[in-house]
Amino acid sequence: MKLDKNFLWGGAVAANQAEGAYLEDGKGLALVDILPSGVKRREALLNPKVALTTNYSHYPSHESIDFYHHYKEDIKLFAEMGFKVFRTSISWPRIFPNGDEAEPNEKGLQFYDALFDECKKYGIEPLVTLNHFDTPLHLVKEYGGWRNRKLVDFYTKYAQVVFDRYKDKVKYWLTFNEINMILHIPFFGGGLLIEEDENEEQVKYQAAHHQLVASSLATKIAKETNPQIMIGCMLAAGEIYPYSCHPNDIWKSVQENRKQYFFIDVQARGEYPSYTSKFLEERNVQLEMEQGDEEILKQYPVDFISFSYYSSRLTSTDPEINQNRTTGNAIKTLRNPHLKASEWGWQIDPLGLRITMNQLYDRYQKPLFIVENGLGAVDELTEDGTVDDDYRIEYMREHIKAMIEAVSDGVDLMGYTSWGCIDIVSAGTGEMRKRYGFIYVDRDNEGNGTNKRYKKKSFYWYKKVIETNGEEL
Ligand code: P53
Repeated sequence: MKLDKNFLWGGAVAANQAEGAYLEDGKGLALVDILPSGVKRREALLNPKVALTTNYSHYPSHESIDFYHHYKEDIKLFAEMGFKVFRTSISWPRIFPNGDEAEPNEKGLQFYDALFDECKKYGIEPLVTLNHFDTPLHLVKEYGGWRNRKLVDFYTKYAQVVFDRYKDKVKYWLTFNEINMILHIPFFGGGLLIEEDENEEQVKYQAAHHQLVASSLATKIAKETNPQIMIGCMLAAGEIYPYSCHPNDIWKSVQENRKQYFFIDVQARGEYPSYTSKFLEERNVQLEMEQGDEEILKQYPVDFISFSYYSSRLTSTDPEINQNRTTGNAIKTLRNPHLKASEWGWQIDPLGLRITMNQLYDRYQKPLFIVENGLGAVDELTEDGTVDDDYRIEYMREHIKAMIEAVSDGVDLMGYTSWGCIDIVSAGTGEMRKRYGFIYVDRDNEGNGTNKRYKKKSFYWYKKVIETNGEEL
């Protein structure tokens, strides 16, 4: 099986996990800028009100790996590996520091001009996420985040500005990173602070509706700005298996899978799926829609389906089995006795990628794009300045094999960008020591280090993979 010669190989990062320079050139605070690292981060994500009132000793997003000042050097390294595509995000509060200004911040726009030009210099196509866990903090504090319909206007204004500015530089865009994350970490995904006496599901699904409408409106603006632009949705994917062949388990897995596909059903097909009214009723949710919402959703579905894949998931109706839950991932699941796990407890399942791809393609019949996949691990810099990361090569080799199998099954796949192609701050834990990169960055959990970059063994391996279009793994 051969991949298409235009297959988009590359890597991915997000602004808040890479750039640093958190107040430079007029940038405002993003919600992620008030989050600490380690155990405290988990607490803060679960109870964001604590984060709003606590002074932590270290905020990893403030400096990250200082990509803001190292992007030239880093993109050069990506080019050396042969990247055809580089996924990053635009930091919304670099463009609108508070989110509700009348005019954008020119300095912020200039940074991305320079960044995209640098990519073009090497023939690397940028793939850009509009909102990756970094809604402006001001919009959270003053408006309540995405629960407020006004966010749709602020977001579409931001989208209009960046589409106008980069319409000839960026062809591929994603509207929201992991749109289903709003169910699991509502603060991260939607800037939501949920009161104890509120129906949490009501707040989350109403906010999700606002994002779905905003996503379609952004698609409309993009198409009107430049019809060549291609818009994708983005799902934190991973098929949810039934634990046993008991029909109760199978039915539960159908229902659990619907929780993730719900978002993509709307974005890919342009309407709420047929199970919606029952689904929302069971959660006691009443969606407030405005006139015209349904038309917008219908008229502007996405062009392609992008997703992250780290692991499959598992569900059971058996109370005893349900006690055996994994830790370490925002999306909690059960221990699968057939799978090994990473040092952070993420279960490793390459065949799960093939299964997930087939399910997504069967369901939507639109091109897929794997925009995140990889292994977060502890790396040791050797004396001669490299990392022997055979474990990472092994993980990626098996996943790329599974991906190619899925293509041979008939799945239409546009590309593959591995997550954290250069070491960056972890989203879930804020740690630096959870590394994904082909490039090691000398920086630790407390923010100490030279920020110097080193090529790992996987750097040369991935270069070869791209060179041979996936034939030599
Ligand atoms: P980290 C949880 C479960 C699945 C995907 O995650 C997730 C998360 C959040 O932790 O997020 C995506 O850095 C996300 C990236 C993130 C990456 O997975 O916690 O889009 O921002 O870095 C890996 O190991």
